[in-house]
Amino acid sequence: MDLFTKLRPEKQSIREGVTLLTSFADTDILLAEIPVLLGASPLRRMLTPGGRQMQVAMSNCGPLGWVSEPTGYRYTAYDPLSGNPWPDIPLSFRTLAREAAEQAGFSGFEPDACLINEYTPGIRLSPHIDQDEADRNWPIVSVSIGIPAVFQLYGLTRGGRAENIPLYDGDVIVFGGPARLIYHGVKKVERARDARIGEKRINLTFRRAH
Ligand code: MD3
Ligand code: FE
Repeated sequence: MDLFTKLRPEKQSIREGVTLLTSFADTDILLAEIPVLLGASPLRRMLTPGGRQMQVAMSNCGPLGWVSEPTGYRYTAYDPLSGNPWPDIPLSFRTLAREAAEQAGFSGFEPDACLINEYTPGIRLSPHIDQDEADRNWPIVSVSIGIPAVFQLYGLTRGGRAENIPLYDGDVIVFGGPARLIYHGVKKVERARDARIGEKRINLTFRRAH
């Protein structure tokens, strides 16, 4: 063991279908793409079907993007804000998503949707399930960038106590198989600063929507 040996293992099985890949992503490379993507399709706080504004600011890249509107949740080919197609998923994003899925046992993952979530301190994401995707046999790959957050894992129902998983810059977590439809959320983000992006956390989720 030398001074530079990582204290956290590279790959951890959290439970069946949930694989945590710590420090898996080179987030400098990912961050270089973010201003380009958000220049085309800016972050926005979407309206929920209940008519409230979401705390988390969101955008998308890829052939399909997830949107929340008073009429419901859906995947669209066009950004409702700009009227243009969502920007392409950068090659570095697609490669990362495919390699992470491969590590977790899902070979050949080619996402058609990448949701970009932005958190600032004080913001949380309440427990929910992701069920707007047509083919739930593909996993969801999540990449954390910037300040830390505590991810909360429940079960197939909303009740019960959460398992708390702290996520740091570069951590990737893959949800598939029996974990694909579990309830999950993000605890209120604590104040912290990232040298590159300031008091922010960006989460990318790669999905096969259609
Ligand atoms: C577990 N985002 O965008 S990513 C979401 O950190 C979302 O921004 C959180 O939940 C975030 O829908 C958590 C991890 C994640 C994403 C999808 C899942 C976990 C999941 C789908 C099924 C089970
Ligand atoms: Fe989710």
